[in-house]
Amino acid sequence: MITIYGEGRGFRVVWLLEELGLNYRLRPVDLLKDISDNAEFLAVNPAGFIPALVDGDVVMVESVAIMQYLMATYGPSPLEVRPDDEGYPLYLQFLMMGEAAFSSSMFYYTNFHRIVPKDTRPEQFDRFIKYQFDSRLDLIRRQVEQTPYLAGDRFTAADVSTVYALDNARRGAGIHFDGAVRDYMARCIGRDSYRRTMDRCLDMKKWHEGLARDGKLPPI
Ligand SMILES: N[C@@H](CCC(=O)N[C@@H](CS)C(=O)NCC(=O)O)C(=O)O
Repeated sequence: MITIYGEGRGFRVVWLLEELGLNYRLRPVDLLKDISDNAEFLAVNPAGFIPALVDGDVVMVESVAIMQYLMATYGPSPLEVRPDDEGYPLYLQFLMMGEAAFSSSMFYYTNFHRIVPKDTRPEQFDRFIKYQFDSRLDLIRRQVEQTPYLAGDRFTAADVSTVYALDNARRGAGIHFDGAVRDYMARCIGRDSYRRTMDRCLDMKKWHEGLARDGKLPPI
């Protein structure tokens, strides 16, 4: 049985598993609490970050690497774009960019805002993160103005990786999306697999619904 530890970027992995129709267990890991007594999780990832995967003898961290492992092991799947497909370079680029440019910058941005009081925050930090996010978002906008999904005509793992990050920026930093990007997001999060993922990821669901209830969730 495949076991995933932790939500956060684990949402990406769960979404992919839902798309692939595989059975799995999701074990919650609450990073806001002291995890030093969570022996089960620390035996899997002694570094203590999430998500992590256990599949038989295989133990892995890094959400996008886990996605690639799952598709390579349990595929073939239309979620993956093969090197001989013309959409491959875009697929690979956006699969990585979802984590490298979007999740990383937003993770530091939102946590920095949560932890550091406004009057002691260097303004340049906010400007730089916003610039980095917006410049990469512009590449997404240009792409989805041409094709319905990032690698072309069909939904792939590159969309799972990227939309998880954009959706999180909507929740964590109140970012509004408009035009072609908003339509693209609506197409992706309108999928049944996204709804099932939300139903499995209870912490994410609680956060999402709480923001919506308080009128703090920018609409899609
Ligand atoms: N690049 C990694 C990032 C992992 C990561 O930073 N996860 C966050 C939660 S989503 C975390 O565990 N942070 C606590 C820590 O880094 O110790 C991935 O995509 O899995």
